[in-house]
Amino acid sequence: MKKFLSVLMALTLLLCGLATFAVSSSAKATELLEIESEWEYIVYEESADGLTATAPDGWLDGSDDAEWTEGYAPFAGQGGNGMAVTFFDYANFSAYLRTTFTVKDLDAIKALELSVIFDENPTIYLNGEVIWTADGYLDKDYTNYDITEVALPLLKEGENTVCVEFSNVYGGSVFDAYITAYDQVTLVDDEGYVVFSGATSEGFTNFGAINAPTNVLDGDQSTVCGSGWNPDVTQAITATFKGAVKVTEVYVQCKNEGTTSHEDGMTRGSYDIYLINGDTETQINEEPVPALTIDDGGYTITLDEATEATGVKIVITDWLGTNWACLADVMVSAEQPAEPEPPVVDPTPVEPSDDPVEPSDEPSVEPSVEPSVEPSGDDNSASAEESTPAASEDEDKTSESKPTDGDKNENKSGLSTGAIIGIVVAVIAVVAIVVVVVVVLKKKKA
Ligand SMILES: [Ca+2]
Ligand SMILES: [Ca+2]
Repeated sequence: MKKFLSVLMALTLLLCGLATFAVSSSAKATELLEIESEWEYIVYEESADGLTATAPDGWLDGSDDAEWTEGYAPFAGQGGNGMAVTFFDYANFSAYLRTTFTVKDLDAIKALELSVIFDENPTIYLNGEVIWTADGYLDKDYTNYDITEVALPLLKEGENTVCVEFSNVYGGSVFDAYITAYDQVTLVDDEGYVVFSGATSEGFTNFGAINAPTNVLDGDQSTVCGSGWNPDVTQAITATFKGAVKVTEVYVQCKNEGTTSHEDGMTRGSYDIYLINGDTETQINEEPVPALTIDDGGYTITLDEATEATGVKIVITDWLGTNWACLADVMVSAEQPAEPEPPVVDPTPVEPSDDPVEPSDEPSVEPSVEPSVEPSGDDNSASAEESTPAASEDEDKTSESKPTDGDKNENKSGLSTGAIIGIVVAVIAVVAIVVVVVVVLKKKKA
């Protein structure tokens, strides 16, 4: 009997554990297009004077008659990036890549993230439409961009085609990309940092690709956004969150590349910091925030109470001299969004309707998916502005499981399957405990 009881207890504990596990929800990540995938490619030699090649007609939908070669990413030209697996025959080139991936359950995908390493000027197409493009290069590591808004409406159940064009005129070259699907939208990561959807700058004169505004979101102090200090205009960088969150802290970092005498731990200038909530901007610093140039140096503003915001704006208010002025990185901490309330069940029984439902003669029609992006023209810079690259932090390991409710709008339909299983298992566990207690009491009486 004792043995039976202990087995029952163990089973009960196991069931309780399973119930706890099943009730907690977490964002599930699926790599749709895998890192270092096999692609087919066409490459044309170019000169350092500029690009002349054009893509073969029909390359986006596979109706071309060009000869393609197969190879694994990352790709690079001669003298290109050392991480490349496939090297083209030329240093200066225009390259066209194409591959496919399969989507099994389109309805389960709520967010899409592009991770890309590039040099130079890539444009990425999904099922024939531009989903992302960038000028210049970011060749140190993969950078993440939220492409949900543009790419999710283009995604199809079954086979999807990704095409890429990129080129190289200056120095090294590299390209690889992968696409991750999430079953929830994550607003605050498991370390408590806000997930950004993008960043823009104003008032700066761009001095190279490294000054893409999204560099303030990459978690790397050695990349910066900015240029010469100009007190006559507003020089600001605005980072946008994936959704409204309750901000607790804002951390800003100034440049430290170890390449100039400016990295001396001194304050080179100052910032004002504003929280954005819709159309409202609220300054959160009382004193000027110092732009510190020291390794890992940064400045944190802790708010008296958590404040709802959809973005953060950093304005450069002062700088020592006009040679440069910059922001290296922004990190925002926020409260984890609350778990969504379970739906309120109306106890009033629904009156059965006497009217029989008329069967419809209309055939059911599949909703058509309107592509939301115009195909890009020849004007690279214009299309770059249309599709503002959106980045999230390097440290933002959104692929890691973590308890989060994600976007509340995605959860309005009620309890998830996991939660229902959890409740059922919990009920079984409680019943098992009751059985144990009854058995023990009966044994004692006996
Ligand atoms: Ca290059
Ligand atoms: Ca940075």
